[in-house]
Amino acid sequence: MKLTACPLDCFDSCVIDYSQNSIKPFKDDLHTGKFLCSHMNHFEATQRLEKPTFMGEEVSMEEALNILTKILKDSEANKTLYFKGHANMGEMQNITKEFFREFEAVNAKGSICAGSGDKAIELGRGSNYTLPLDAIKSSEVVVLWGRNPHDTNSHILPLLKNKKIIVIDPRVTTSAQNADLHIQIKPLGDLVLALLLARFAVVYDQEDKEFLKEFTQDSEDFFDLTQNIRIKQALFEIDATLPQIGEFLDLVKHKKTVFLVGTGVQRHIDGVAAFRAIDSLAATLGLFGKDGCGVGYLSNPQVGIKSAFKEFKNNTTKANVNFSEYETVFIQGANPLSQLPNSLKVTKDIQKCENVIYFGTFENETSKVATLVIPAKHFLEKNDIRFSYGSERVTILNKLKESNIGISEYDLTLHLCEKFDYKINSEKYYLNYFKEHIQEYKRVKKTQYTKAIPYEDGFDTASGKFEFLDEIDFEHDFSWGMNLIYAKSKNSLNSQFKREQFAYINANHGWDNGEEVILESKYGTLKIVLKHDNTLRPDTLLLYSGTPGANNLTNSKVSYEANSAVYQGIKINILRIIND
Ligand SMILES: Nc1nc2c(c(=O)[nH]1)N[C@H]1C(S)=C(S)[C@@H](COP(=O)(O)OP(=O)(O)OC[C@H]3O[C@@H](n4cnc5c(=O)[nH]c(N)nc54)[C@H](O)[C@@H]3O)O[C@H]1N2
Ligand SMILES: Nc1nc2c(c(=O)[nH]1)N[C@H]1C(S)=C(S)[C@@H](COP(=O)(O)OP(=O)(O)OC[C@H]3O[C@@H](n4cnc5c(=O)[nH]c(N)nc54)[C@H](O)[C@@H]3O)O[C@H]1N2
Ligand code: SF4
Ligand SMILES: [Mo]
Repeated sequence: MKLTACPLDCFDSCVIDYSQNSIKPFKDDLHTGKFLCSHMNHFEATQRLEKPTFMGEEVSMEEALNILTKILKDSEANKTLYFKGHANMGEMQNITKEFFREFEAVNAKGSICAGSGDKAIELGRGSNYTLPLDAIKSSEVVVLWGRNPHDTNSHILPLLKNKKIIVIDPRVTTSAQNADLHIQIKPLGDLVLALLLARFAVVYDQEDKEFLKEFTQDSEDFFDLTQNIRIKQALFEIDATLPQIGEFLDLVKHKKTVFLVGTGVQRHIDGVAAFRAIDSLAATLGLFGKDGCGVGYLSNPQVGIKSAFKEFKNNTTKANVNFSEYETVFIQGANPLSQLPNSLKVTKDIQKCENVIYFGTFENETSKVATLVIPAKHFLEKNDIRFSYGSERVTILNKLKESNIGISEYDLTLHLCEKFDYKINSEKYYLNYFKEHIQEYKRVKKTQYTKAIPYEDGFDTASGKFEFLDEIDFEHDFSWGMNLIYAKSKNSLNSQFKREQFAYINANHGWDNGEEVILESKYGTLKIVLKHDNTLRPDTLLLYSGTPGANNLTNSKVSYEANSAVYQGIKINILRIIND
């Protein structure tokens, strides 16, 4: 049997059967066996980068590697930037770090994705353990908080059947349509909502006193914080109601409850505090360390495993990296010209770099401005191992196909290390390094550090206790105006595959469906066609991640405490285009 797994940036990490030389779901896989998604079903038919190019002219791979070597030999280390994305989640993607760290390049470090939530978890719980799929399965209530599994994580949907569902999302998502409770919250309202829910949990005597005493510290400070909120005004600002608060608490009362939290709640400057408030609510209700309970997010699947790759000495923040400070930029598995915030500035800055090297599988905004483009082999053509951020599963990616196109990350690194006389281990060494931490349990591979019930024995913070949010410095603008929100599209994976082309708005506003307009924020403009979508709040404008120009409207601010990218908390004007 020819088996491998999907490497794409997605919660599910589906197992793939390639026995008939075409991509099919591996039917025996208990979690993902029934189906794959549209990206994977059309993966091999998707036009890929085939030929290396230098200054727009086709070159052979050998020539491309020689040019790359020469560029790097002529580049100063502190003027060379290494920028790696996570489009392929395989561990072997990190092998290029072995060369660039030795070269002493500057590493673009940090998150443009889930970093604020991750930091919040680290502060409160110490480590970001995976919520096991079995915990979701045995729960009675599931709270989808800024998370949209129908589009981003469809393989967990069967686990949500026959449960009470609560959705907290500014959109009427598919899950919200059939939910037992939907709080169609105003964007950025999550922090305040979580504090209000915690306050009323205490009023209704729903706090888990035993858990709070044994496993947490400073809960009193958190409850004091919840007291500072002026209830009526807060509910008005976030557009929630007291009956909704009551219903939420009734639904979760004495029930095994999991919160599945997504990136939607933390994509703003106070993302860390918002996530900590949600985690602190979960702790108030005693949802950690018990079967069928917990808070799931994009987890760190490698808790307990030391990376095979050493840390860079020189780092800069990825989310607001200034490309113009570098002579040479090496970009791998990412499309920063579309996906980094403030893309108008990013596009201008990168023009000042002498050498932009793009190493990827698809053509995109970044490959188009690159001086040297090197096609990468895709997952069917290389060996790898993948840890999932959405479940405890580890999948092995086997090389199943030869191809004349592209070069693997390992082979590119090997070439550079040989030219620079740097030491590098064999590909097998690195793969085995990770495989040594894997155990198979009931046909599922997991790391030996996976916990069936995370935080059962306490937390990994310095105190060993859950540490509550105890301070906020929150000044959000809940004033009138059109709030920009983002979501992931079913059709694309960020800027890969079928990218969305439109901006979405509630029909109430009177704009024509199909009307071309200019969207304007403080940071830039975007000419785009509007489409009606009445699942949106009237005060929100939605762009899907990967829509060309989507980041023209965002800024280079980074979140407090996490330095993670900020995409929301921005007001939009819609300008009519007047044709003479
Ligand atoms: N098909 C598909 N799947 C994907 C991806 C993709 O591009 N396409 N991307 C992958 C990646 S990189 C990631 S990080 C994950 C993300 O996975 P999710 O977090 O599930 O995805 P999003 O659509 O970004 O956000 C989820 C929801 O947050 C809501 N939201 C927006 N603002 C707010 C807010 O202020 N408060 C609340 N409560 N909700 C808000 C949005 O309406 C949306 O429904 O998905 C992965 N899976
Ligand atoms: N406005 C706005 N911006 C966002 C978001 C949002 O919701 N709104 N979401 C953010 C999030 S959560 C994320 S994760 C980022 C995603 O941002 P990126 O990861 O930068 O974007 P992708 O569109 O996934 O592009 C990745 C590129 O990697 C390349 N690639 C794929 N597989 C391989 C491989 O095996 N090897 C190599 N060498 N290259 C490969 C392909 O050429 C592909 O075009 O975007 C962020 N940006
Ligand atoms: S993108 Fe996600 S759902 Fe699609 S095949 Fe890959 S892991 Fe599965
Ligand atoms: Mo992401």
